[in-house]
Amino acid sequence: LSNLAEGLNAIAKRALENVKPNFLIGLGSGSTVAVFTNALREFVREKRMEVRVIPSSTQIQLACEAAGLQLAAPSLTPYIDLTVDGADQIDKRFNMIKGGGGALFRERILISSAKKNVILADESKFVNVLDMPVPIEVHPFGRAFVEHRLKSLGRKPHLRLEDKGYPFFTENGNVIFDTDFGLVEKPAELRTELRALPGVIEVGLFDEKVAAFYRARNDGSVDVIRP
Ligand code: A5P
Repeated sequence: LSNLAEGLNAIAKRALENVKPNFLIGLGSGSTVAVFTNALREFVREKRMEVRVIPSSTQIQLACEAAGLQLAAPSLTPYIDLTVDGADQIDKRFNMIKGGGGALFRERILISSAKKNVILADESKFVNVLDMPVPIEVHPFGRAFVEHRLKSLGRKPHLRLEDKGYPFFTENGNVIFDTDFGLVEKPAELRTELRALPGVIEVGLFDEKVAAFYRARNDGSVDVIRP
């Protein structure tokens, strides 16, 4: 195992300290949450614990099915006890960029619903100021409008494509513009501004309350940051 894989396994195991019997758990998406899903399976088997999960994507739903975890319906989202998610970037004030995998819309609902959120990420994702392109999910009918509007604001929206050049569609049937805003000093304001554009479904800037960030260090060690 590489140091990174070891580190991700270690934070996944550590984050299990948040899981209690009969919990309804929201699961984000991405490779880190996939590692957590496997750790959760081992944990509930060992402890003979009942939990139910609501995945944010088919990627994680498949992992849950393979793990034999009990799936709960999306109608139960208001009752989520704990959401476990990953992130693409995390700044000093614990704002995040998410949506690298395109699951931002459902992740937002799971994070907004949960009584408690925890985020798992490796060291490389922690930065002073957010600076990677921000994923903006847009309804296909608003694609040209939003693109035009972002360009007239001096931005360079980049329509997310699959490897062979086909447009990427989210599980909600929408497209994504990965858009560079340079250093994002005021993520909440930027999100509000972008959300106001007709056609914009969700923006990958997150500032919800997070109880703990489980950070995998490059040397394989783990630390927990409680904001
Ligand atoms: C999914 O759309 C994202 O919000 C993920 O949380 C993010 O991309 C992290 O993915 P990895 O764990 O694969 O880095």
